[in-house]
Amino acid sequence: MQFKNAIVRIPCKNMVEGLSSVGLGKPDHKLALKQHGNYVEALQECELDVRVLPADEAYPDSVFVEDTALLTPGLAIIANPGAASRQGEIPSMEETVRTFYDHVEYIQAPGTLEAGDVMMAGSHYFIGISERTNADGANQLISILEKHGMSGSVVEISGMLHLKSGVSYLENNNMLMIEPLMHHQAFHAYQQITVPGKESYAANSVWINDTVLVPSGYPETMKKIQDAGYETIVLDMSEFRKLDGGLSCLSLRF
Ligand code: CIR
Repeated sequence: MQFKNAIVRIPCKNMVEGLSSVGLGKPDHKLALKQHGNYVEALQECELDVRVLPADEAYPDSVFVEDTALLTPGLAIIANPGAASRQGEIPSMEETVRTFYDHVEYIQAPGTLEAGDVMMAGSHYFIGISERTNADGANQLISILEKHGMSGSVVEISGMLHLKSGVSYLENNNMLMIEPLMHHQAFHAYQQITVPGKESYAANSVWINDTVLVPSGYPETMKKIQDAGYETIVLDMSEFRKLDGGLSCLSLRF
């Protein structure tokens, strides 16, 4: 498995109006720009060719591009966000995705799906049923994947925004996850690296070509990832965290 490309979008000034459930205050746009710049550099260090899209002031959450599409080898699936304020992010992302992909499929209403709920593990995709992704959207995705020789299965989640807020596949059969997901049937076949409760935000770490991006401030999780044999890059995510955003949310990697 090797990723070659990434798509990101510059945080817009209006990000201060982004959706949030965490009560950590409003993000500082200037600091967010700096953190985003460091994030892009980290992707480049992982040998990705990064397409940087301009800020889009019309959509406060538009920096979180991961939710708008699922990019598999050879097939792109355009999402249909469950958050009404994010649906307008789709047309421009579709246009961008079409510059990379010939085969594009769509999740359609009444199905909803945000790709932060979709975790790739080889050719299998785990799909969280959340407040943003409904069973219809998940079933549409499973049908699309099966039509193209891949597979999907649903995971019921609660207490988190998206599936990948609580679990990240680090390749090599290693799954990083918060303790409440450990006993989930779906993840029994994997070697589990558990994230202590007080560090749950770090469960959203990102494997890219054998390096793992880890948010700063979570030393126990970082040590566990390093002990499992990975190089790590630590990134300050404070301003995106204020909007429930983690490391994976800021890019599409493919
Ligand atoms: C939202 O609530 O939609 C944004 N404020 C955060 C989206 C985070 N995306 C992700 O976890 N993939």
